[in-house]
Amino acid sequence: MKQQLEKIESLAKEEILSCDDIKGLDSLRVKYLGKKGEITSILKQMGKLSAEERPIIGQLANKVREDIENTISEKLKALKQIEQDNAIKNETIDITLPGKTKQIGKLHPLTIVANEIKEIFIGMGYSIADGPEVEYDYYNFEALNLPPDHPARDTQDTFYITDNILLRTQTSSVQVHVMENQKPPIRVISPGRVYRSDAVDATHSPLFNQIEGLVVDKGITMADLKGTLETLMRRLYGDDYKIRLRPHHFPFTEPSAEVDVMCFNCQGKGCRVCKNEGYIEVLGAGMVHPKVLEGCGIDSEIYSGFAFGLGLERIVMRRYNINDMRLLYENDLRFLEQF
Ligand code: 2NM
Repeated sequence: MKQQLEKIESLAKEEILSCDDIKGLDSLRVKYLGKKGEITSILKQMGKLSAEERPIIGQLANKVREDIENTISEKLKALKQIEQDNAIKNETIDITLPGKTKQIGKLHPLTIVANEIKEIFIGMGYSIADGPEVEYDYYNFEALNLPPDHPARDTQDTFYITDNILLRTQTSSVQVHVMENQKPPIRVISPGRVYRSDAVDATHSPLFNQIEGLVVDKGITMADLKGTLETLMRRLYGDDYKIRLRPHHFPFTEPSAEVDVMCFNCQGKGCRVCKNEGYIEVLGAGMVHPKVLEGCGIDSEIYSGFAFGLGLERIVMRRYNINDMRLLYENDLRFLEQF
């Protein structure tokens, strides 16, 4: 039995030392020290021994068990250390590597300024109205007091789909829909794309963006129009900006005006940018023509209204000092990243 125990010990140590994973070590523990293990099976045979032999073999068995246990726990410690070393090696972060930067998109300058203008009007109690870009002739022209023989209907200016369907040339068409569907008081702006059959150059594009405004209520006057536009320009450009109204003609408004804002470059003194005027034209406006109101079913004896239309591109170009409109459509990142 003594020899058996010694053999077990030397075999066990050999197996443990050559074992190289924690799981394998665990099964060796079961194999040698477990309930059905080799040492236990020896101890079960102790009954056969004489009274003198029993304590000697017992002691030896305990010593062998302890030796095997120690060998296992030392090996376990070593294996765990190796595991940890590997983990550290594999998870090492090289903090000197350059970072991976995500490119974050930006809003287009046209969107930035359109959002600003929308916010300004929402602050004054306006709603935002949407409408179709492909429109009936009636909503784009006729309802706006542009009869079929009016020069602005010249096929040169407009993209026609059929004889009476076209790409809208102004978002006033949206406001005709609003006036047809909604009773005064009305306060809306209609931002959106409009189309004209123009050749592309630094200040023209066949597609551009407009924001038009419309207010209809009892007792609306030109003073309301002026105050509203002054508020818009001061919010947009700064509190010391003055505006100026000059008489003009639009078929859909009477009276009509062109609206100028003080030159941003010379503050009204006159310079090259404003061609010595001191002011720059930024939008058109006027009191909604009674014919337009009546055509939409609004009694022009009771209600009056003002309307205005501005070209978004022009405002954006002024704001950021952009001298060529094409830059706004070419999607050159070197340009767009500046905003
Ligand atoms: C402008 C200038 C003046 C305008 C008129 C209307 C409507 F629908 F009420 F008749 N909407 N927008 C208007 C008036 C547009 O753009 C330069």
